[in-house]
Amino acid sequence: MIIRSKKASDVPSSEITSEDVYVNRRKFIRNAAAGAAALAFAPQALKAFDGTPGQVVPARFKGMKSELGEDLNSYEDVTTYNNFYEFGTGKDDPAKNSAPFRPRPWTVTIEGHVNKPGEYQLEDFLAPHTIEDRVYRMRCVEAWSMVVPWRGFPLADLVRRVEPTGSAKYLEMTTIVRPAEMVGQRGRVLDWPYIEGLRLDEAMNPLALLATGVYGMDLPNQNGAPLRLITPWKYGFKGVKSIVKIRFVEEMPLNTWQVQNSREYGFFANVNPEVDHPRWTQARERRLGEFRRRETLMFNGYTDEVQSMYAGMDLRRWI
Ligand SMILES: Nc1nc2c(c(=O)[nH]1)N[C@H]1C(S)=C(S)[C@@H](COP(=O)(O)O)O[C@H]1N2
Ligand SMILES: [Mo]
Repeated sequence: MIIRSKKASDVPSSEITSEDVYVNRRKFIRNAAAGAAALAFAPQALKAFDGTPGQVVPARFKGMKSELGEDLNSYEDVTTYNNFYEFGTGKDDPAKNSAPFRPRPWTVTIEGHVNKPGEYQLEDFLAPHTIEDRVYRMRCVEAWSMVVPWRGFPLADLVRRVEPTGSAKYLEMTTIVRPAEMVGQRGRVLDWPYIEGLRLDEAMNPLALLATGVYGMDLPNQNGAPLRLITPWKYGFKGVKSIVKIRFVEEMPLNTWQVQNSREYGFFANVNPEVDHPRWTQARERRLGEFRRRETLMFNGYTDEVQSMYAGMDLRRWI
């Protein structure tokens, strides 16, 4: 599952800032101007795509599969079919509306039951961690799914670094509020800010990732730049985007969708084909780019890695 691993400090800054991508971007723009962009970068998953910035995926992702042998969804799929209500409720709204958003400079506030609270700049915050690419399946509660090569570092690394005290039982993670740049926040479609939570042991699970990129490049705004959560055994809505605050708390936090509709959404949101959403079945899913439906897997296929955390819990009750 971990396909590449380097200490952040070993990565030349040209790679962190994706200099090769900028070079390719210039090339891409030239090609696009010439109307030849599609020819420059060949096959399926490696489609060249102008998400917002014109970006081209690095060649190392060509032909890559998930650990279950699945093809990766294209960069285009990952960056044009999104849920990010801060930029609108349509799947294509985040790609269309997020260009005004400025993900740098970025401060993340760490507060609550930790020995090292404070305001961390994104760069300081990332520097000590191991940046990795990880191919994960993503399953949305709306019954579509994709396979995505995220880039980021284990949430557990951050948790250890800020030293939770004995009173820290849960994490509450909050998205930025910036209505001037986020057109969806000018309305009340959700109760802003978007909030998500994890139990401390879930946050420490090696699968939980703080993503800073996708396909080896910085996260596009529509995917939650510059920093978002990925918990692949849970429904996609746990993956809170554009995180500005992580609070370590004693009580189970209320997450946005639970506040919105507690009958339909709970705190844990573990992918579970046996527990239907009140309005539709969760037994099957449609992988973006496919026609036939797939059977949804318990914990989205990550049972071995996560089931021990839920031993003795009734997963029909704890949705
Ligand atoms: N702040 C914020 N985070 C969010 C959402 C949102 O609307 N706002 N949508 C969630 C949902 S429902 C899903 S399925 C995933 C989608 O992530 P993606 O667009 O990168 O695929 O983001 C999650 N994180
Ligand atoms: Mo979702």
